[in-house]
Amino acid sequence: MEVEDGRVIAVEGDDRNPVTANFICAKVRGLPEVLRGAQRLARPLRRRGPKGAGEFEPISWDEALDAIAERLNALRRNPGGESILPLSYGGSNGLLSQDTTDARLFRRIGASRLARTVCAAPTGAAAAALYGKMPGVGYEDYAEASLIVVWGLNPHASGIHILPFIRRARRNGATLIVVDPRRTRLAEQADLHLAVRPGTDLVLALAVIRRLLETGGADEAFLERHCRGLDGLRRRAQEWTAERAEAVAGLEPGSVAKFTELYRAGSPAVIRCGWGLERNRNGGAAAAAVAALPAVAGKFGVRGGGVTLSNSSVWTVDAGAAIAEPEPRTRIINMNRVGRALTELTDPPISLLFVYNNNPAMTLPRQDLVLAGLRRDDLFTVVFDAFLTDTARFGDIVLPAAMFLERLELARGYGAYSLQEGAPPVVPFGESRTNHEVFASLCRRLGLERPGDPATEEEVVNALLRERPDRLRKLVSDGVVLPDFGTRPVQFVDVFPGTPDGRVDLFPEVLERESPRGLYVYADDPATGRYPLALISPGLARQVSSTLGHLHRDRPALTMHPGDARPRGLRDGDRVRIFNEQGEVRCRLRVTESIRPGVVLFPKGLWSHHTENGATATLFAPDTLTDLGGGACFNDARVEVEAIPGRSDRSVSSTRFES
Ligand SMILES: Nc1nc2c(c(=O)[nH]1)N[C@H]1C(S)=C(S)[C@@H](COP(=O)(O)OP(=O)(O)OC[C@H]3O[C@@H](n4cnc5c(=O)[nH]c(N)nc54)[C@H](O)[C@@H]3O)O[C@H]1N2
Ligand SMILES: Nc1nc2c(c(=O)[nH]1)N[C@H]1C(S)=C(S)[C@@H](COP(=O)(O)OP(=O)(O)OC[C@H]3O[C@@H](n4cnc5c(=O)[nH]c(N)nc54)[C@H](O)[C@@H]3O)O[C@H]1N2
Ligand SMILES: [Mo]
Repeated sequence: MEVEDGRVIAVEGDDRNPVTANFICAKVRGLPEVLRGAQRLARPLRRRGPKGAGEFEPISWDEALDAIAERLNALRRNPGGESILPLSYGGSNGLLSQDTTDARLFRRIGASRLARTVCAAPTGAAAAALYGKMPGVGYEDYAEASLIVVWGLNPHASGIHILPFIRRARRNGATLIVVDPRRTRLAEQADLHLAVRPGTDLVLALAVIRRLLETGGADEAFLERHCRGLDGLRRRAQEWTAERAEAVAGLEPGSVAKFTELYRAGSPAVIRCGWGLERNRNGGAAAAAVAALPAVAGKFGVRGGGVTLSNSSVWTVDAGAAIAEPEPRTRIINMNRVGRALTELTDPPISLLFVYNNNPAMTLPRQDLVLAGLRRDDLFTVVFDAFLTDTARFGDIVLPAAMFLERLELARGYGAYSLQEGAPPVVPFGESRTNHEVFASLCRRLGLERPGDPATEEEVVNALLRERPDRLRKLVSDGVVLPDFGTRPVQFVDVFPGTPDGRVDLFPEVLERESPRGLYVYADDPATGRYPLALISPGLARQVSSTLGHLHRDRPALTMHPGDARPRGLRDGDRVRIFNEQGEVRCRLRVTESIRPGVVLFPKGLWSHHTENGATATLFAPDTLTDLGGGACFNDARVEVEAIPGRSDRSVSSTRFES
């Protein structure tokens, strides 16, 4: 990173980290521009117009914090802390900017607790139960694989740093399988692309497991020595003949056999399990069944073999000392049902919503209910963000946030095995303040500060790393630390399951109990005659969820297969309305064979200015929960699409938004 006069002028990849060495994606290269861009929030604001209108007047920090503290105090006394809901997710995903000083404040207030489930909750539940969060195959080792399965992941948009290693493996002759309802850029290059209907990965994985078990493709010795629960898994897999699975998943006859034979023959064989398969009613079981494959087929124990789920668990940092307050037993609100919580909860109703690191108006299920909640006149909403997001427009008070290059930060690799410190911070934009500063000053105003609380960001860092002082020193001297096994653990050689008995649990009792129908039991497609199309909403290359969306004014199109467009009389470039019971989105249509029939795609993370009528894909997402982990079912959205009379615009087909 280059800095001049306290401003960032260029951002580049860091060669201290072996995975991101010297290259970064285009959207991050644009950061200097973003940091000082015209649309950064510079001062605290107070609402003047109606909620959502975005009419504000600037006020001082003291006025803003006093107003918030006064409300918090009053509500704490009557009707009680549970009427307050902090709403946050990853923000820029640093360890310092959430679950530290913010948690201290809200715990001491006795606020309602939030289940942070919008992403990775089902996969996380599966990974924890089967493998006890065993570290996954590092990206560098993909180069060593002779078979790579990319399952429900679109790395060209969501994480480019795995691609050079896949490319290297391909040059050495590795086979590539992609499982994805659409033909992603990676799927175009694959030897086998299985375009499953969304939500059916579970049955595909079970049919493969059944076939492996029946045709001598299972590694009996490995199963005996390192696994438990095979009988339970076998029983559920038994239900899925190849024919039945292919019919349900919408695959050609022979697909299961092809996958199984390639997977069985390939060694080292690695599976990269993404997040596309978890965002539906079967998501947790799907992730579990996919993660079980290498155990059944005996693909561990060699470099380049195994499975990668999320690697962030390698650095489980105990935040207890940084928070300095035990967790109260107040009610828990699942963030995937915040719309319902804001509009339906009583006893007490939510009267104060404090949003930070999150843009709920655009990113949470049931946008209709979320917006209805944000419109409530009796709800006091604080939005703490670096930009005037669609959510911030509903704020009674809006606070300007310092972004991650403007404050201390500790970040875990996203796929890479590293924990690193942000570069020395530059001067924050305008009057913006860090999360720590804001929550610490609210603690002070409410009289909730205690001696010994970590007072500065440095003290928060020290508290976070208290358990490992050696690491702390290394982090301070090198800026990056790697785990004890380095960056390239071989599963079942260097790292083992963290389950109680050190074995892979193929049929965890906890998951069986939690699953509404029992573990690995498939739930049918929610499509109806009226709403037959499955709407998926993966991420855009140009943004991270909704972050950076303010930089783009153009309006993405809905992607649809010609086989679905024809019977509806729709043509490329038409204006259409996507609709279901929750409402409609108006946009252009792009007709392409890159998506499978029966499925349409409209990306996640859009802002209201990205569609004709301001609504986005989350409008159609139900607020039902995944089978495990209470996750979001974004890809269970079912819709219909029809033309809006008027002139069509054939130019949309030339734009490739998705990668
Ligand atoms: N540029 C960019 N990068 C990002 C993000 C971003 O928005 N933009 N978001 C970040 C975040 S928060 C996350 S969680 C990750 C997510 O990154 P990914 O794991 O790549 O997840 P998605 O983008 O949701 O979808 C990945 C693929 O899953 C497919 N898919 C959808 N439904 C199904 C299904 O039922 N089964 C299968 N097999 N595939 C399905 C989609 O077509 C898509 O190609 O990316 C992170 N990185
Ligand atoms: N339709 C549909 N919607 C989806 C998904 C989907 O598949 N389909 N996937 C979802 C997924 S994977 C995820 S992870 C969620 C993400 O949804 P969100 O958690 O809402 O993530 P972002 O849209 O990135 O918004 C994060 C906000 O935090 C702000 N921020 C960043 N750093 C800081 C900071 O240091 N301090 C403060 N106070 N604010 C900060 C950013 O400016 C931004 O406005 O969206 C989900 N939404
Ligand atoms: Mo996510």
